Amino acid sequence: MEWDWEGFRHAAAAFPKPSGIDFSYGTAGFRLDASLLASTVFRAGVLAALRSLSMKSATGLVITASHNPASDNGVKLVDPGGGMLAMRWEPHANAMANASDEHALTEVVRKIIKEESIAFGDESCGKVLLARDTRPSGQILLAAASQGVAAVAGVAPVDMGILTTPQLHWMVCALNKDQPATEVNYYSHLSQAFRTLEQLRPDKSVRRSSLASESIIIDGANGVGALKLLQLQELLENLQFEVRNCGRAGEGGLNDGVGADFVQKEKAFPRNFDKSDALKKNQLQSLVEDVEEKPIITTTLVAGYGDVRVGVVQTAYANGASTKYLQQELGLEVSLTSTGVKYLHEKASEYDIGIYFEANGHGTILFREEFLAFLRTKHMWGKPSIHRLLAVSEMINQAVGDALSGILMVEIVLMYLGWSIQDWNDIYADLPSKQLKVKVANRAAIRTTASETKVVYPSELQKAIDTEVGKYDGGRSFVRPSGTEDIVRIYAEATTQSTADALAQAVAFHVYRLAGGVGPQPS
Ligand code: G16
Repeated sequence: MEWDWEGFRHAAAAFPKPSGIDFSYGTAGFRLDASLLASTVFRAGVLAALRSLSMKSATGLVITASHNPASDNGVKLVDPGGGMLAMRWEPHANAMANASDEHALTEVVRKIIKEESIAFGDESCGKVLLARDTRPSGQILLAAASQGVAAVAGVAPVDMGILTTPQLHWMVCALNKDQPATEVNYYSHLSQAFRTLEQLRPDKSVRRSSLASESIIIDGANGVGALKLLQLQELLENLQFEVRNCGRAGEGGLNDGVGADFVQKEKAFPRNFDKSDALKKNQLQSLVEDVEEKPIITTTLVAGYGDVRVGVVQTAYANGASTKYLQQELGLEVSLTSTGVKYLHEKASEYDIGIYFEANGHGTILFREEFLAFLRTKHMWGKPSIHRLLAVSEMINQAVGDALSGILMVEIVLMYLGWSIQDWNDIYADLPSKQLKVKVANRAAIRTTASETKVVYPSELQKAIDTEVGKYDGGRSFVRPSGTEDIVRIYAEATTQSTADALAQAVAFHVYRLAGGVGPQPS
């Protein structure tokens, strides 16, 4: 198949790059005010198509800015296995996004084709599955991405419509395993595994405390997850969801005082919830893409399987009490990575069972293929415990963190234990913590170590943080530039809430002072 460079340049010229902006791939893809993104998503479409040709498998692209405000949008790229774009390709993404015009872009694309030895001429060719969330800018941006895919010779864009990001990840993975990559199949897969786990309960008289008569109240963040949860609900006989903040008239806007990120950072009830919901029903869960989890899940289910390597992956944001609980009470191996699913996922895949959850809720449980193959061997047949494990691996999304499958997982574990959410919450007490944001002129001006626990540049900033931490009993604090928002994030922990607040405030002041703060100065 011949590459039509003239046609490619013509298509690219319809999406000129805005001048004066340096696009950066960030924690989970490009993310910016939606009005600035058309050229970037067109180019991301080209990249997803090249990746598909290079891997000889389908890839994916989602138009979403996840927890960011509704006026932002972004693009996430999905690799053939269902995970995020291989980090090795991120420099390609940056080079393409920042090419000054269609001629410069053509040169970058030629270079990538050469470097990655991408062959054309094969009739089989590539495929890119595209999806978007409910943001108003989504439709136009998806059309731009689709044109980017179609501009690459021999690659077909497939519009999957409005989906959650994890659904699209799941579908890319399914398609490449020759399974039906449909939404219906996604729901039936999850709900079937849920039913299997319900049936395999050793003691069916044990029920999740307080579930029998009441529904589980979910904050849908006025986003795509709310709609999809209601569809999943139709296949679940024994679970009743009450989804608030579905985006209905009068419920408010996407991520506006709602959603997991808001609840975690602000430690406040989402809109349309109050204290009585938490106290009375103990059933509150919050949803953006994932559900916040305490780390009990698989240990309960896999106890007794000998030398299976189970590991937990956290980031510096994990509450110190959770790490202590995992290591000292459960005796689990815990490792630390940089913020971002791409880092945690990679580390978790080193274990037979790798459990990763960021403090903001992103996460899943990964089962190594070899371990699953072992569980499926003949001499393991007939053992309910093995069937349980296999069903868990079917229910919890193996491609990426997924709130819908995470909610089902939590419900199953609570059901097995006969616990309420309150019982779960009581397994350990979080240390008081506080998060703040500071706007700076250039967030790239702060550099940290790989674990993000120390600032390496500017060095005076780390000295100032150390001095502040030394003033507070049990104090811990770190700062890092966000990879999704134009800010620096500050985290502090201490033995009381007032000292955690004071430590965070003091560190925020130093960030503002030493790292080029703009706007109102923290007190
Ligand atoms: C993305 C990533 C997460 C990360 C979050 C915040 O989430 O997928 O792994 O924790 O950004 O990153 P940062 O602190 O760099 O802004 P989402 O839900 O926004 O896609």
